[in-house]
Amino acid sequence: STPCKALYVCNDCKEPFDYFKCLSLRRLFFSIQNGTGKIVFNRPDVLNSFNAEMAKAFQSALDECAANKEVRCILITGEGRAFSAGQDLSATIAPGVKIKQIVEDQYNPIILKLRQLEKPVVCAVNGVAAGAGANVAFACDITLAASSAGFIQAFSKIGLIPDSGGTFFLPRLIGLQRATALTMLGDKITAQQALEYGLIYKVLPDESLMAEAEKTAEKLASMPTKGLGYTKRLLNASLNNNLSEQLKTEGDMQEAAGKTYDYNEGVKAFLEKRKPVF
Ligand code: T3D
Repeated sequence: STPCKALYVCNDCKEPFDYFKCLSLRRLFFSIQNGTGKIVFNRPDVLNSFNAEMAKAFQSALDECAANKEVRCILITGEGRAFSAGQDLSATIAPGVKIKQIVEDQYNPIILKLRQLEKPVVCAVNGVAAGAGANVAFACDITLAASSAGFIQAFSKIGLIPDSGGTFFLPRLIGLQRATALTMLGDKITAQQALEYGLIYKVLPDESLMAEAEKTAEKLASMPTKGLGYTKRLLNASLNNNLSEQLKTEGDMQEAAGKTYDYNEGVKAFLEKRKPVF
């Protein structure tokens, strides 16, 4: 395992990709252990709401996870009692702040990186997830939530529209009716309701969320990483493809999967009646 690193964008030294300077300004924790790149939002006093520094640090951590071969799965969670309350609203109404710029600089790259990262991303929603915080959780591959967690499309309450992929993922995950009701009414739903709607994969008791999430991430990290990456690429493509296009893409990706070390090892292990080592 690699020692824990802190990733941040420092207001003082303006060096966004330096992991080790100015540790007192940490916005986000990043560590790699047992094949899992763990990202923890760390602004608990403001419910891990995103300011520019935390958003940039999150982007840097996702880039590191994509590039680093040691990372075979990503786990995202929040420090303290919340997952994330979305945009830090104290940073947005100052004169001269351009909301479009915030969306384009902070959230659009985060959502694209989460979807384009060809490794599984597990999200452990440890508490409330609001606004962009909720939509980050829904853009992850396997989202687990503590039973006390809740989800709010908080945008309508302050006159905004759902960003961070909300208008893309919500109708696809839960249908137009529920997506419309949740985004317009801004009702808070429980983790159990989110599970019943199909927004998340599992609800876990608060005290076992992190252990289960880490176990799930470690299991994924020991599986055929290339094949899981191709699976994610196919699932992404299915959001826009028609059936013939999708079948064609499945053929192409199966050919690529069939050429991997993992496929060779998986079949050999099956025939030799032993556990494969991927
Ligand atoms: O630039 C743009 O605006 C475009 C981008 C938009 C993306 C978005 O995400 S827009 C949506 C922004 N988020 C929200 O509107 C949610 C705001 N927060 C809440 O509604 C509530 O805090 C929660 C429902 C999430 C939790 O409620 P509760 O009662 O458990 O906690 P609280 O007391 O409201 O919050 C605790 C502290 O966190 C409090 O600070 P204090 O009083 O202890 O000093 C509160 O002000 C702070 N906090 C919570 N959310 C935010 C926040 N501070 C800044 N920004 C926040 N989003």
